[in-house]
Amino acid sequence: ELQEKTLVLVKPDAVQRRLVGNVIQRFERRGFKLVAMKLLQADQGLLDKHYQQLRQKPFYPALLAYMTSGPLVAMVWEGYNVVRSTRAMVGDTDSAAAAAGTIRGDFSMHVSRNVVHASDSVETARREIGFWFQRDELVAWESGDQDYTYG
Ligand code: YYY
Ligand code: MG
Repeated sequence: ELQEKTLVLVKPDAVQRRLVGNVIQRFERRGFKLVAMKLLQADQGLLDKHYQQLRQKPFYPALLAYMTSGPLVAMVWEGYNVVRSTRAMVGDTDSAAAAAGTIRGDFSMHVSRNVVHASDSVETARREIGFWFQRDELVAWESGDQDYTYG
């Protein structure tokens, strides 16, 4: 599916640490297509939806405080197997287990400040994109390098 999409959040720690450009560059250079992007301050209502599976976890209050502590960058990336590839590029949730060369393996020391979010399945991505973006904020465009990136 060439039009598979995933949600990536560049979290508030990454914005503060000026890592936004580096994160974007990795997905761009891989060949994925950026189809939506915005900087915003998330509120609790949005995060309660985004992290609905985690709301009962003991760490959830701290996660909420962190994710609302400053602006974050929300993006939608598109491409063949983008969900699986993006998760591989982000690395393990546990920063100490994240491989060198992954975003977390390169920039994060602790699970509570792990720089990025990426959707964990195509179905999760579809729901998450709906929480963060209006339908008309996604831009469909033809990439000129498709024959060179997909063969
Ligand atoms: O998808 P991913 O971000 O890798 O991990 P999840 O298990 O979905 O958890 C979401 C988010 O919650 C994680 O990125 C950091 C935070 N978190 C935490 O602060 N402490 C934990 N023990 C587990 C997760
Ligand atoms: Mg997750």
